[in-house]
Amino acid sequence: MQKKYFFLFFFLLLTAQAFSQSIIQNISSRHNLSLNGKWNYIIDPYENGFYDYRRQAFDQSETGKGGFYDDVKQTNKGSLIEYDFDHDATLDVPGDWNSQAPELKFYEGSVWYRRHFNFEPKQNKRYIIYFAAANYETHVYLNGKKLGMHKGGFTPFQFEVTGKLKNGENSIVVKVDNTRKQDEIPTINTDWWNYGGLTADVYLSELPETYIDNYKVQLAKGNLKEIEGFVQLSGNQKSQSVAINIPEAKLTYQLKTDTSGYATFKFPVKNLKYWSPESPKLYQVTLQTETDKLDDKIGFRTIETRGKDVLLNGKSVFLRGIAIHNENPLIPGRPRSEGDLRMLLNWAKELNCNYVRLAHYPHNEKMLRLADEMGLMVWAEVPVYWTISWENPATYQNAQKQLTDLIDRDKNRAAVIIWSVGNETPISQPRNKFMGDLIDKAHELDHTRLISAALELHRKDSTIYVDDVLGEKLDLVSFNEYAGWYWSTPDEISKYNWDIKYNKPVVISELGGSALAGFHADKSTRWSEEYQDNLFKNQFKLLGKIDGLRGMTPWILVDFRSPRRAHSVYQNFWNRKGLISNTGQKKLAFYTLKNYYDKISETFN
Ligand code: GCB
Repeated sequence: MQKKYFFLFFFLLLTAQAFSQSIIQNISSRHNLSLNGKWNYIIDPYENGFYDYRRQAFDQSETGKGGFYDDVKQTNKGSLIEYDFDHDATLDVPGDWNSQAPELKFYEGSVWYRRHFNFEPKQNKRYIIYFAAANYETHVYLNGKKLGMHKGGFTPFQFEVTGKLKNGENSIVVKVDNTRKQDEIPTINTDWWNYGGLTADVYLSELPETYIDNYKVQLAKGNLKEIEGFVQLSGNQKSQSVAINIPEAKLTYQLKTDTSGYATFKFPVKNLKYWSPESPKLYQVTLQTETDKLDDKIGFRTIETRGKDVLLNGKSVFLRGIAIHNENPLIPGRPRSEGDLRMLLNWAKELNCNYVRLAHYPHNEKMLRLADEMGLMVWAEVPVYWTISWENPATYQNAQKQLTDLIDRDKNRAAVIIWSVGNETPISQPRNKFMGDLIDKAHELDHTRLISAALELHRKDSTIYVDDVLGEKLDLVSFNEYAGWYWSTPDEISKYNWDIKYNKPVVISELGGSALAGFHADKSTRWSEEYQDNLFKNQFKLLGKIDGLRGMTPWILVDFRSPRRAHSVYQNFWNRKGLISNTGQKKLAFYTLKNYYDKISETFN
């Protein structure tokens, strides 16, 4: 280990207690006060509200005071206060900042958010403040005191605030910093917009003194006749009896938690209707302890591979997919409501998809719940993307934490069939170790789902080789294949042949090319709809040569914003590989893919 990383690692261990806690399962079923809405904000490129003029952090000083989080007002005419939240403009939460003010469109740095709320905390209750996502590094202060910080732009985090809330007006101040850094996850280089801010819901949640903190209720691996899982309580009354009820299936199971508040269970089931895209059955599941009760909607299905087949509930399926970024192109920005998410998934349904890749980072929990409800299988992933700092142990810990939080949050969603641990990571020894460890971790955290990663391929003459060593450990062979766009031409791609080393299902994670909607020309003209359409048609010929082909997620459902795409005629900071434009216009290739999927669904399933 390099010396600088060694010290960094120790520093991180020492400061670990300042970080957020593990997250509660199923926040939306709780008694929540929404802290969404208008928050006053200050743009702080020099971090003046965080550091003094000697660059010492105010919140590390003896008094802990001096930062913008004090949220003070001028009370006498001589006092010097160089900020004023009350007169600042507001940003909507949830929502990224880039899409809400012209001066923030390309901004990367710190923004302070402030909100007041009235509250009367009750005796015998516990309270947490829950952030569904904030990009990237977030420091949270309640009534002038620091609650802690969190890193990672897409997974939820929470702080317990029992005993810290005031009767009456409370002030919450949050600094969000979306500066890209080499050693973070993701790293500095990505092909998507670095939307900053409080991009998802914020809640103040009221809980019983001992509450159900976490649980899993799913079918056992490959077993359609057994439900298994665990329950974890948080609070002082750890040993309690717990009832799990699934009224519609006439199932009731009783268990008792141990002195750490934990219990596992397994019970047989009969006559369950299994979840599938054709019939996305969800059951109401109730968990009740002596002190707490909650409901969830849970689907039951198994997912496995056998040789080159992907088996859903024991039956071979073809994954008719499309990749999706967590962006509403019509804003354009991060989705702000369930309607935004529904629009994206409805488009996928129109394509006759039964599967989506939620690229390249965890999407909102609501998206997964919608996929459950609408019947779309999901590939969910963490932003281990391109050239990560493979040799930095803190970077690995960060990646593992984001993976753990993703799996923890979405483990009860039947829709999720695949956890992906990374995208197009360049082969090297340190990368193989990092990714190998992450794959092992994913298997350890959830042995009931498939583990994958979007790998790269290489070519010699007219053969395409897929032999990345990670293929040994993964359940699927997945790779990004850009024949006809980054190499070869659409008309030539069907001359290639495959050499795929692994006897596993091939589920292609990306393929595609760009077109500017409404730009028509002959099929050899780049950026035309005809070019993109011809590329798809020839791709289907090339893919038809793979005998283990069991699915794909072409890149991508909708054009998306990217700072890497600067061409002023065709791109204007949009990646144009969408089958639908940023204004919602369907390109020719949309219909070509739909036809292809229509045929597959007649012959395969
Ligand atoms: C890729 C990346 C994806 C990019 C895409 C492209 O391989 O995984 O994030 O957006 O290529 O358009 O180049």
